Amino acid sequence: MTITFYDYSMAPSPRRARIILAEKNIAHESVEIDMMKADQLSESYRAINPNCTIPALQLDNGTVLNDNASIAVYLDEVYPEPQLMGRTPLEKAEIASWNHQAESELGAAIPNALRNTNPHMKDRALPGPVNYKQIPDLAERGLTQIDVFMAKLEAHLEGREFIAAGQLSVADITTVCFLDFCKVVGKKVTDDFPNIKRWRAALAERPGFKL
Ligand SMILES: N[C@@H](CCC(=O)N[C@@H](CS)C(=O)NCC(=O)O)C(=O)O
Repeated sequence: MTITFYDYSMAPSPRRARIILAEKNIAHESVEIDMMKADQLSESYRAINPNCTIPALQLDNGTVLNDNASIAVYLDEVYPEPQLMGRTPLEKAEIASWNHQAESELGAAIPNALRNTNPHMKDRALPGPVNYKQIPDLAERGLTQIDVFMAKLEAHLEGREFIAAGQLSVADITTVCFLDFCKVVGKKVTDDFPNIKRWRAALAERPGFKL
C-alpha cells in the first residue's frame, strides 16, 4: 500500500501538505477531491475524513491523518530531512508560534472574508460537515485582518531570509499558501511590502513552491 494524498489543487490548505511532501521528496499517490463538485461532502470521502476537509493523508498502514496539523507533525518525525518544524526546543517554539499566527490571523481571515458574503456559499460560512449561516460583518473584519497580518509580516521579515528559526519551515509554507490565496478576496502583496516580496521571490525558486 502506498501513501495516498487527498488533495484539491485550487485550495490553500491541501497545498500546505503538498509542499511538505515535495520538500521531503516523499513518494505518494494523489487523489483530487473536487470542491467544485462538493466531493468533500460525499459519502465516500466522509468515510476517509469525517471532518469533510482537505487535505487528508492515508498512510501505508491505512491510518488516515485528517488535517495539516497531524500531517506536518507525522511527516517531520518520519521523514526528518529537511526538518521543517525545528530541531531545538526554541526553534520548535518559534516555528510553532509563527505557524499558528499564519493560521489563526491570516488563514482564518481569508475564508471569513470569502465565505460570509458570497452567494454561492450561502449556509457554507465554515468548511466541514455542519452548515453555518453567513455573518457579513465577519467578511469586513477578515479583510482588515489580512491587512494587519501583512503589515506585521513585512516588519518581521526585515533582515530575515525565513520567517522563523533562520530556516525554511512550516511557518513559511503556511504563510505562502495563505498569502497567495488572498487574491480571491482582492488582496495582494504590493510594492508597499518589499520584504514580503523578496522572501516570496526567493521561495518561488524552490520546486515544491511551484506546486
Ligand atoms: N484544519 C484543516 C482545514 C482544512 C480546510 O479548511 N480545507 C478547506 C480547503 S482550503 C476545505 O476542505 N473546505 C471544505 C469546504 O469548504 O466544504 C486543515 O488545515 O487541515
